[in-house]
Amino acid sequence: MKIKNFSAPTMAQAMALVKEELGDEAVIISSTKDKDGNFNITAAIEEDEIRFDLEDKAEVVSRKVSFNDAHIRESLEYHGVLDMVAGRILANVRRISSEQRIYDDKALLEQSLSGLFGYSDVLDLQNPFKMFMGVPGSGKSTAIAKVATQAKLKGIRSCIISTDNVRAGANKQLEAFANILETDFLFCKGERALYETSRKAGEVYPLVLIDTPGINPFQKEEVEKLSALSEVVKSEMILTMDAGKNTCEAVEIADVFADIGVKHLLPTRLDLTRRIGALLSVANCCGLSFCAASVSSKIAQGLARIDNKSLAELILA
Ligand SMILES: Nc1nc2c(ncn2[C@@H]2O[C@H](COP(=O)(O)OP(=O)(O)OP(=O)(O)O)[C@@H](O)[C@H]2O)c(=O)[nH]1
Ligand SMILES: [Mg+2]
Repeated sequence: MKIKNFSAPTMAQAMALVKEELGDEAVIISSTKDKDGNFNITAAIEEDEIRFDLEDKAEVVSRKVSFNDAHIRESLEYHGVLDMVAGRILANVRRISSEQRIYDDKALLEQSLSGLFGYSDVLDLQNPFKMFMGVPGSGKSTAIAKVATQAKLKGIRSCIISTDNVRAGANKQLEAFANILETDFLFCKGERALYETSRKAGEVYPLVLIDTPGINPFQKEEVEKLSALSEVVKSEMILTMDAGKNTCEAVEIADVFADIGVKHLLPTRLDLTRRIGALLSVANCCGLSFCAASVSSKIAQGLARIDNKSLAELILA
């Protein structure tokens, strides 16, 4: 990089000197007026490097100084990613592009998401208990039916426990799914019953899926009730969330669930959504790992896997 100072009685004259000597590509680093009234400009330009072709003719090639992140930045804006999260992703993009000289958008973004997003497997059986939570209609019961289906296909025995005594008909629907899958369905009301039922189920089944009533996270009593229920079983808590939510709204909701111990995020209705900014913001700001995603209302369609590659593809799609 070549850096030079220019001085002239007017700003226009000083700029003309910069242009004359360094050309249109010059970047103004600073401009000040000194005590004699002269305008001082410090300008810089990237120097070209000279390569020789096979016939030894000099060829001037502009050096690629830094990656142009405009496409990735615009894509993050389109998805409505929170500024703070987009800033973290773009900082990684710039660092990785200069350190590793990767200039392909998708490959670069994929690498840049590492460390900012975590992933887990909803069928990881280290902890057999999986408790599904979320606002009403967020897709808890559908996700449970899908997990039970995937488990059955893998030969994993599971049972479903419903604690949803709020919505009329909720249990009938889940029970019908369980019957089709030939999976045991148990219902329990209250913490004591959940404690007993889950303890017994944990002795028999490697996978115990617990459904909970949809709650309003902004109603303290509802959150406290759910929190009391969650303390009864040492389960992995999974938040189901409609992918099409407003970003700020989604982060505020997820924050409440994270406070009571939720660590995993299972986005739903990805098939009805074009923007995933809310999901990226929730996962990064609330420290939730993506454990799977629901991309259809059809149980047989199962759950999709989410990783850095699929997120990068969704962002740049
Ligand atoms: N298109 C689409 N629809 C979905 C998806 N997941 C769930 N649904 C639909 O969303 C609606 C609500 O799903 P449920 O699984 O009943 O949601 P819930 O959280 O159990 O609801 P409550 O128990 O009432 O709180 C149903 O009509 C589902 O078919 C999805 O990934 N894509
Ligand atoms: Mg339900």
